[in-house]
Amino acid sequence: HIKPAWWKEAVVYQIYPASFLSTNSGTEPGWGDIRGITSKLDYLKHLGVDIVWLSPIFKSPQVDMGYDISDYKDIDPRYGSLEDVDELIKGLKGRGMRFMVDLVVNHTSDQHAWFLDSRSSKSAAKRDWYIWQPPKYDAEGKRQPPNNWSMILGEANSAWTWDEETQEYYLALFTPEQPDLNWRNPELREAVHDVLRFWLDRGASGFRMDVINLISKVEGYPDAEVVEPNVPYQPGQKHFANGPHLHEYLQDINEKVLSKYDTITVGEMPFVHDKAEIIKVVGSDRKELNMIFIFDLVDIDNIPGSFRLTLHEWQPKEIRSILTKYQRLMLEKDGWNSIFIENHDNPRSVSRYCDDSDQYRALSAKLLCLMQTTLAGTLYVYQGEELGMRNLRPEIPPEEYKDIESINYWSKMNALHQNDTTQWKQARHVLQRKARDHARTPVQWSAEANAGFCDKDTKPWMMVNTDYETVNATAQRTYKSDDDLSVLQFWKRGLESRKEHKDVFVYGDYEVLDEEHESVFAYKRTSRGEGGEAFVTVLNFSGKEVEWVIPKTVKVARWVAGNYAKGAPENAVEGVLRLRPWEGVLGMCK
Ligand code: TEU
Repeated sequence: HIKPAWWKEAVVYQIYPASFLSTNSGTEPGWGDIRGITSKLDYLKHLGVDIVWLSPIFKSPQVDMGYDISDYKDIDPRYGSLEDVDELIKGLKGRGMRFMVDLVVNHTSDQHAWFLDSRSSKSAAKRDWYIWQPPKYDAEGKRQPPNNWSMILGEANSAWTWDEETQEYYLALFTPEQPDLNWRNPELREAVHDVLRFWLDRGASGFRMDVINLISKVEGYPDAEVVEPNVPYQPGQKHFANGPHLHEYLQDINEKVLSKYDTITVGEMPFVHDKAEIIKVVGSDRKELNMIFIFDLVDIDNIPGSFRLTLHEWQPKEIRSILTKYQRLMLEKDGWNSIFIENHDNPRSVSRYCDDSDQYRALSAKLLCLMQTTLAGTLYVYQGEELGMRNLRPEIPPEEYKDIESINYWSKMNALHQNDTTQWKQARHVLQRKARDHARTPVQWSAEANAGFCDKDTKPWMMVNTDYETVNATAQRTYKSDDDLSVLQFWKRGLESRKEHKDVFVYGDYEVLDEEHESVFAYKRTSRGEGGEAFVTVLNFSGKEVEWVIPKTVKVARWVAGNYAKGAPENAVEGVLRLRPWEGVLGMCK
């Protein structure tokens, strides 16, 4: 039996503040701001959103778009002020919605007062709040970092940065400007608890915890195995993902802070796929986190164990096996999961999993909506996903990429492959497919200049996708007919139906219906109560027409929704079901 909870039923909407909406006319370049968010609360409420999660809005030098925080208790002026946040929280509460804070406490900015103190001398009060190590020396007596771990957002470099002043290295897994905190230090842990309390007391209802599974590093900092022979530094995740003290630190947060409030927590948890380890974090009796972001689906096109900016062929079947693994795990072991396929670190889902051509973009977006709104877990929608926004097009020159990861990758590829145009082409191709920038373009509100993101005379901080005249929220608000719903309207209906039938879609059992089909992902959801309902979702993850045999055990009463015009197909309810390219249907069972 699954215990019901508000945070299980909630729909969370992720906002990337820089690109949401700018009210700040006249300041160059155009940045989204907190007031812009507050002005769109009715739009979000109407869509069916319960919780708004903002990517970091705190004071930051913005090396990694705010994931490098220099003051946890103040707002970056580009986004507004603490008073603006209070207004936003008021606006949310007034509409029965909640506020989720992005808590980035694996690392801080190198400009945070804690780090400025830490690096000031070996005997500084906060020296031990970060991870300092003496150098190593190679056979020629040359100074070397303590081990071969590579930096995550700058793959060619070491994860260790040399500090001239105090003659030691500090660990900075993402960029040198994001030094990792030393969670072994109890004072540091208390300082983090204090940050959580600050935001809870100000009206936040919970946290998305950035790379929270990286906070405990293996002692001794051993070398990572070599997976990329061409580069000097290697992915070291084995030694810092779900390290030795993770569970202890999470339980401590729960006991000292979270248990005193009514909260929702979701931990970002890259690199980990082991079921037992996952349940240790999200099992209902563990007192750690409510749920996590598991990366299997967004890592589907990476070379396993290698860097994120790699390409790997994958099959539609893998979508089925990945989702089935976790649907079952959570229901069998009384854990809880999140459902998400987009965020600010990934390309757009229609471009990655389906077909983003003009012909199939909207169908693809609706197919993915049908999938997500009928799976168990707390649902996360990323800004623009509800509009079916797609990757930047046509292919853009690398100079347009603004993300530090893309910039570092491009310069690494140039340095590695001087004058080799085939390699450059390949690198551009990788960025076109996978750069984080694709999710970070301004939200397309209308067909007006700058897509209505900022006023027409202001240049947005990042280019607007070229398709905004056809793909935008205003165009999608115009209702034509039930057989011709826009992506936005389809999402609204999907979220409504998920809530109306929450015993099935949120809490119900999950049964995968066919583990063999090349491209069809089909499953049955059944509510657990007596006289409960059941639904079957059938999704064609291919651009081909396919046939799927409805299992004899599945008694479809009627098809109630679908992503093609004429919503529900006039199709057989038994025998062979014919699905068009990227077609998805939802059936109600007898
Ligand atoms: O991301 C952490 C993370 O592991 C990835 O999603 C990361 O972007 C990818 O592996 C890079 O190849 C979080 C934030 O979501 C991301 O925006 C930050 O850059 C990162 O942490 C550091 O705070």
